[in-house]
Amino acid sequence: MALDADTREQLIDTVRRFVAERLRPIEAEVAETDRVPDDVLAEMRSLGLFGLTIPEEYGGLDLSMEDECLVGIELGRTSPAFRSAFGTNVGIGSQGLVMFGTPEQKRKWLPGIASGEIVTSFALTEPEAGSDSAAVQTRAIRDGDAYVLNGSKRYITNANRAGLFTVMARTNPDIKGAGGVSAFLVPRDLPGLSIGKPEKKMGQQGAHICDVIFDNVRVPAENRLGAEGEGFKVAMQVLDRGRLHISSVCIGVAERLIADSVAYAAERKQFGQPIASFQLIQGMIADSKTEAMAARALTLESARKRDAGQNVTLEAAAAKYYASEMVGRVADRAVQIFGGAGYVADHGIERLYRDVRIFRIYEGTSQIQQVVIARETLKRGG
Ligand code: COS
Repeated sequence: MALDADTREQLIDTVRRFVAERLRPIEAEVAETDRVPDDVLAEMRSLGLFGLTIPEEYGGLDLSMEDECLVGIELGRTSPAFRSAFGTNVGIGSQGLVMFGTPEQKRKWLPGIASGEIVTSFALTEPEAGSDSAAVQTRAIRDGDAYVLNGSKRYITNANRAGLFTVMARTNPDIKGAGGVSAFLVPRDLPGLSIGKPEKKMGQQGAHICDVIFDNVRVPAENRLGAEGEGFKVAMQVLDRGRLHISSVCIGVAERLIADSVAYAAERKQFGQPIASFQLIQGMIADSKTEAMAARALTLESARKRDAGQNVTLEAAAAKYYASEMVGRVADRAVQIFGGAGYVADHGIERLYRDVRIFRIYEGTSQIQQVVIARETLKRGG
């Protein structure tokens, strides 16, 4: 649902202040300790951040895609690890249920997801099924009134805190590709489900990814999401939405880095004048600003198309491709403008440089986005 202009302004202002006053001051501490403090998570819950996209009847704010992206841009102005704490509830962990769940499934899970009491995770990737996500090997074999899950998932965001997983598993081993895959809602406490240790990562400390292992996990048949064999399409439609969300976060980080670079360039003096007066520095600022503006326009336009009910597979892939590559370039220029100060930890620039690297990889690599964009363009005839 689209918010009216006043409510939208209020929400964005609240998030902007929360980011500036509460999150930015503890960015370095969270990176150091690899942990978002419990009181901050509690504040996120009370602000409604876990339920941004959950329908109102289940306790969420039911944001439109455009409003979600506007909030995502604000959240991008600090370490992306904070957004990750509730990002799966807003996006890939909940949207399969929102789009394809039965009324009973929604009543059972969505209120807890909206309040943040239940953290959700999206379990698609496997050791042998990354970009080729239709190759999932985790099996879900029907046995009476349940499916028995065996296999393992890899790099699953928030798995260590999750209470509910959306799991893509193969229900028909005779069908090798997408058509043999179904989606399931799998509660964390089912016997046989275990979680690996959080991986050590290049960036985004405070956000965790782990393996999820299924050893004869009996999942009630009523927990299947959508029809048998439709699980891959559930995953792809969830990702169409998720890719726009990630694009918005990339824009927020880029805008933050540009603001930081401009402030530093105005204050830092070399050759007797602020480095902002040098045209080679100005050239970098101009490139970063232009690209961030282009990503903003592309992402918000794509979000509006989705809100109008259009298929945005191409647009979401294009936005994610452009915005994630763009923020990589912007972060690189920010390090360059800060010079030595950008390379040491004090200003947080090198931290954001590392944090943004994953945007070109997760929810589909840049190369997968290119494949999707090209296929859709060929299909549409231009
Ligand atoms: N929405 C709805 N349906 C979709 C879809 C979408 N966005 N994309 C594909 N489908 C459907 C196709 O229409 C096809 O259905 P039919 O068999 O009925 O025609 C089915 O799903 C299989 O699609 P396709 O043939 O395109 O599958 P491929 O195996 O060729 O792979 C890519 C498609 C590569 C695009 C897909 O595997 C992908 O996006 N990979 C990256 C996965 C990813 O983002 N991983 C990150 C993990 S989550 S953090």
